[in-house]
Amino acid sequence: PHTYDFRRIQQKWQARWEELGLFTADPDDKRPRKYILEMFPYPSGDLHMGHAENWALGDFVARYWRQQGFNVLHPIGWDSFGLPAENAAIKRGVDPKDWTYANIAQQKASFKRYAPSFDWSTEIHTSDPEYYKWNQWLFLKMYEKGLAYRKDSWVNWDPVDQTVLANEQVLPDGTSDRSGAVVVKKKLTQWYFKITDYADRLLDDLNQLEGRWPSKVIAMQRNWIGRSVGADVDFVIEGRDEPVTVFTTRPDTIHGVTFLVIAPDSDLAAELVADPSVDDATRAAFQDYLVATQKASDIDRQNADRPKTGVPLGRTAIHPLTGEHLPLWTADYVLADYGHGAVMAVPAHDQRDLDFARAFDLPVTVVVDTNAAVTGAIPVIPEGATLDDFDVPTLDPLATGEALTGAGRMINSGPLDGMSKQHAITAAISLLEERGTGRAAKTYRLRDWLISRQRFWGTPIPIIHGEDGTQYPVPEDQLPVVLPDTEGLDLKPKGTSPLGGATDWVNVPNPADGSPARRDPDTMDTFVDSSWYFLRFLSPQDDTQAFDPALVNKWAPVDQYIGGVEHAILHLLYARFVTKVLFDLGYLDFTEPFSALLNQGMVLSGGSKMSKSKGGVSLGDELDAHGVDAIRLVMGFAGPPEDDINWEDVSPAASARFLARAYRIAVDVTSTPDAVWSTGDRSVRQATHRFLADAPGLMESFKFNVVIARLMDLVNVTRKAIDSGPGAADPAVREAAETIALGLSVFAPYTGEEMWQTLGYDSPVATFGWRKADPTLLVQETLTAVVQVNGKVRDSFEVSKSIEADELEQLARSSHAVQRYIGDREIVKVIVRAPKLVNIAIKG
Ligand code: ANZ
Repeated sequence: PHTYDFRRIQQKWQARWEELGLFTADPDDKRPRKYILEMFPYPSGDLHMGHAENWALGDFVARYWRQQGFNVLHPIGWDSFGLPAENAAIKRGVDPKDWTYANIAQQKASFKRYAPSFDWSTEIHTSDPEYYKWNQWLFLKMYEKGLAYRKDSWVNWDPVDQTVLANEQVLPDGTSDRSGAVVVKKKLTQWYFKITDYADRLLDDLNQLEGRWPSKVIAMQRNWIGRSVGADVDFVIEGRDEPVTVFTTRPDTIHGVTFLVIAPDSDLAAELVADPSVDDATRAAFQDYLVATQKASDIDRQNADRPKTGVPLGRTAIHPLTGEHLPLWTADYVLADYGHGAVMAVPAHDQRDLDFARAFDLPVTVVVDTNAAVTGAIPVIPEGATLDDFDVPTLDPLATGEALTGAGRMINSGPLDGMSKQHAITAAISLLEERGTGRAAKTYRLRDWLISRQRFWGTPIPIIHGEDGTQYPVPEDQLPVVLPDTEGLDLKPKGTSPLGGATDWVNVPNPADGSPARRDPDTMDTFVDSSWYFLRFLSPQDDTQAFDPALVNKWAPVDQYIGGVEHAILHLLYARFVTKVLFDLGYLDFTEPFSALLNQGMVLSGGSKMSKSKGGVSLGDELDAHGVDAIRLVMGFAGPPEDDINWEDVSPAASARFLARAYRIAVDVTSTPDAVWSTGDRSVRQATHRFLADAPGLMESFKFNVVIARLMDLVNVTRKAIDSGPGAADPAVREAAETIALGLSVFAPYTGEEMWQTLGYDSPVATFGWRKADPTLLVQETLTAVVQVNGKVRDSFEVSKSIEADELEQLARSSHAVQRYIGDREIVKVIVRAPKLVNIAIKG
């Protein structure tokens, strides 16, 4: 079998690997550990090109560390709950379970062929009761800690999928990331995880990840958590016992407040306008405005360019420092669920407030002189001149329509006058604190995590509701609460959970007194499943605990996580949150789940993302046509891993030809494994050892494309050595061929193994280990090259004996001595005789 037949090689090695079970991580193995993980797959169909890229890159990393002598854990499982299964089930009238597990079987077979070096003994499915039991355990832990709670609230509602969406699932254009429908607001009782309790830690701990996670992802997380620092200020309302509290980032502008604005859809607005002192016309206008507001998306409401609308509430507030009377308005640019759903409007210094004041003729008071330099250097006006002689902008936002948002010096602000903005912020907070009408405060954009879904194919929430509304957590020893049979169950979305219709399942005796009670019919957001799955991989069969803390703390956190940037916020934030909760509960001794993160780009076809629905190239077809190794190699060779791959721009056929060429070298080698390398050709050996020296650093900085290019060079050098150099029997040729097999085994494991065996080894190359470069073979042999200009030597320097003409010319042209000599005279000709001489001819 001397021809490179990838089908034969694949079949042979797949069976061999199955027999050998090479990649099972051994917890007792004393070598240093690495936990390498790709974001686990969702089994919505067979593997596609995106999977192929993700698992190629992840497997390069896993195989690399194994080769470097590490005890590597590289697990695999399925994120197998979720809406696509349920929708497919509804459409085709099959059980979501059957659909899901059929897809898993298909993906599994495809993975076996694609050859990621998984530890298959870790395999988990989140839709197995053996797994989701522990989701329920996690829920109960959250519940005990007060981190799981139920409340009535306005939620994002997908009218097509008839389900609630997390904020994160609503796209910037206000549509659902699942169905594409325009998301509307609906009031429902829902379960939440109190992630906001962890906002500060989720934000501050991002600093630890700096340099190890893509900076873009860190920025997106920071932005999502959105911490704002400022003050809460209390305003007394005439005719109301309780003051209204507002959050402001600019307490320094307190003297510039001329009205208050309350979010129309807040409970506060409804209560204020319901007061008997408010006339019917005002109340009616408010009702109309509320209806209109509910039709607008949050995104629209925050759009600065949208003309301001609003209505008065007919109530009056008292300024906490000046005692002035301020009107209360409602307007949709104020959001109900940010800060306190109310703002102190400072139209002179906030653009939204100014637009509103101009639309409704409300007063504007300037309190920051933005013309005055904060440093105190007020310009000296020369004698005879007046201020009018200078181009000083007027401080009149009412006239210009531009709010004065810059720094400056406080004016019209009583005790704050003359202070800088920063100074005034601190001083204003002290003033408010002294009077008991305000305090320093922080606000976050982050909302609590809405985890309940009105769908079937997910983890049942382990709570029983008594008739009087009391909640009883299902005792831990009664877990799992297993999903009922779908037989006779209507899964069609209707706004309430299908589980409510499973009469036998949902009706249970009250754990307290046996009276009638009902199970909570909702299921958990599947992001709960994926928030801790990386812990389950350490003890996937343990039926006594969610994970074994001793093993987890040995292996985790994950050393290298690999996946798409589409999970930059949701999944990563939830996993970080759950890790911190489990740390606080004493189960984990680390607070961040993923020490390093690599986001791979997308595989595009015709410039757009390939997917099952949108079509594109089929992975199966590509594998059939070019072989697994060629496709894996292309995924690494296409460019830096973060970049997108345009499938039209790559050539799997060329990769396959390269692999055949590499294999051919192993076939041609005539020496045996006991050949003494030191007797081999020195320049071939140098090429081999330069590769051995450079590849590890390149691999660790994910420059897979560079390593592959270097392998191609090494193949060329070796081919030349066989055909027109020292010949196939030279030990250096064997050493090079073995090195090629070692290097290739990471990217193209079938070819690597086949070469290795052809070279005379019985044990697999996958677990053979890297060879250290011999430093004496790395010293570059150099000589002195000279540069002449018009025949006279003008410079000389040390260069490698193997320097190419182009590089030598570059060096000559960039020599300072040469440049100084030539000046701006024209170069007419350059003659390069690498490695010794460059002659530059110039005019004049
Ligand atoms: C007075 C003020 C004066 C404000 C000024 C800004 C500039 P960030 O930075 O995004 O946190 N605000 C507070 N709650 C709001 C809500 N529920 N909906 C809409 N806007 C709200 O924004 C904080 C600022 O946004 C707060 O500071 C408040 O306006 C407004 F010259 O208070 B500011």
